[in-house]
Amino acid sequence: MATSSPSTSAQPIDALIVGAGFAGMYMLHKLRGLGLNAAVVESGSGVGGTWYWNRYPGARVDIQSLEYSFGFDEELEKEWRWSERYAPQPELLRYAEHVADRFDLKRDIRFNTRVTAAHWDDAAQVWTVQTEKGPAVRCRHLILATGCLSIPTDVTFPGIDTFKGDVYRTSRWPHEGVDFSGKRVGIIGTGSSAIQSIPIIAGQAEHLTVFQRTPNYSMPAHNGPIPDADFEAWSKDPRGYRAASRDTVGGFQNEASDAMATETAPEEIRAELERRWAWGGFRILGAYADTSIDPQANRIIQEFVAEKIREQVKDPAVADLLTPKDHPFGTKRPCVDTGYYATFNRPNVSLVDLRAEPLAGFNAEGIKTTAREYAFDAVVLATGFDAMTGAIERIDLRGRGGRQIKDHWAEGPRTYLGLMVAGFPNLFTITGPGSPSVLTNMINSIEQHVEWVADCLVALKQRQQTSIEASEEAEAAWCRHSAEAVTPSLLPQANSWYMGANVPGKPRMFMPYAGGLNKYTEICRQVAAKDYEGFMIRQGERVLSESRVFTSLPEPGEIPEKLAPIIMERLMAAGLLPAE
Ligand code: NA7
Repeated sequence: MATSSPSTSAQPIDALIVGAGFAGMYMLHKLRGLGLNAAVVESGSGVGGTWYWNRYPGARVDIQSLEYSFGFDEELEKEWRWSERYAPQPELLRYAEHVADRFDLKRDIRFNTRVTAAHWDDAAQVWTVQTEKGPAVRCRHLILATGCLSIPTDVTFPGIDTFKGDVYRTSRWPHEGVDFSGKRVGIIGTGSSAIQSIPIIAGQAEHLTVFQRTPNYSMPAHNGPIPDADFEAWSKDPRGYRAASRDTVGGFQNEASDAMATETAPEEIRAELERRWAWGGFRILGAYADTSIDPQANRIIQEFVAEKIREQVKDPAVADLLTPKDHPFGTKRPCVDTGYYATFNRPNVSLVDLRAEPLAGFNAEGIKTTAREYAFDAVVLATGFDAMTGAIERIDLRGRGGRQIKDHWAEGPRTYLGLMVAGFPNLFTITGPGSPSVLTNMINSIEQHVEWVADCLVALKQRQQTSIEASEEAEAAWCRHSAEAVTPSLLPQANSWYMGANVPGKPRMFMPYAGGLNKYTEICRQVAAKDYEGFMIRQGERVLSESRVFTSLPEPGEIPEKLAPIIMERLMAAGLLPAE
């Protein structure tokens, strides 16, 4: 890359971006277009982020491709046509490559380079960034586009090194692919990665054994080519379509309804849920407004999905094992599948319930549970990610006064707007914890963040300001507002990766912002319009403007009368409302 060899003594570049996924690529393109000197470092050998790493069979996006693609460039939008409603990983990677080539991005990306440390130099007002190889890079702004699901959990199983067969991890899949024909295969995990890959692996393997600890809810994708009518409707007004997507809670169009399940006649509910199930994907999530808050309403959907599982799985005992019972519907990220449940009707597929026979470890032949041993030629680990904070905390990141991000986040990630961290000047996170990120269509969230950060850097540069930093007060106010946004819902009740519950020892805290992308975008806009409310801006030693408050809270929406008592009770229990 043009800026690949600055030594620590060289002039700092305007911005160093970590990660060449969709976020890092757009950030680079955007900053370049604004005349800033920016570069990217990326640990992989190519662009694409999630779609570079997650090459497991069956990997595909769970938001419709017409919405899960960049909207920042009309020409790009016109020249790319997705082949399926939910594009498969190889096509998403081709898209990422296409974007990189089209905007000539690779010349400023240093591949095969992992960032190990980044230290803020308060006197010089720059970051010094160390990588595994090559000289350190000095930059005014450090932008972490490191992804929310990029670091696998470091789950290890006793004896795994003694296993004679092959071990694969879904999130680190070999680039040349794997042929399981004639093999006895085991897979650990039943999250989204497993649910997508199990039907494909089952189609190849002599036998597939699925080790399940916790079942998940999954809805059919009903994938296939994008119907011509849908494509034509979209291409008539892609701008309007995208604007409508962004103006939603989840950043995608999902026919969100205001109706209450508990106030709707059962036959009407059934018809509506059937219609949404037949449409596929996440559509069922938007059916009723009370299912995310009221346990009684949520149970209606739970029972509907349980019935759908029973319809698809012939053996009632297997269907029962595959039915979630420990968390309300939608409180873990629901999965979108192609033939997942029906795969358990195949004679070459078996399900092991790790609650009944816990996993004890591996031996040379395969996997041992407390009940028996299973022999395999290959085992797939689909065991998930150290989500949202994993990639950030793995960097030795030190802000003002040498404060480490790990210490700042010892009780869970604290940010202002999910964009900046108090005590870490000029450090931005794209779709970081505290922003809507994984609760939304990531591409829309990425575009919103990249554009906000770019506007901010331009504003600073124009005024020759050297640093921007979130105030502790604004950060605390944002954390409180984030807690108020999620507490009324059922979301904190699940042991989800949203809560950090899948990583032993990780603080339990709901990490993404649950107030909705539409509201969040407006908050960010207001913060910038109020001359970066909640931020301290400096020029060298001089503090130019100092705002310690965050006042840009969204207007409280009207709470349906029926849900008010539940919401009040939860807020009070969490100490977010004074008890009466
Ligand atoms: P997930 O959704 O975190 O799933 C990981 C799975 O692995 C889940 O079923 C876990 O069971 C299981 N797991 C993890 N550790 C173990 C051990 N030690 N023993 C047995 N089973 C284990 O990750 P995915 O990659 O599938 O999906 C992540 C996101 O990517 C997804 O939500 C989409 O947004 C895209 P558990 O539930 O912990 O009992």
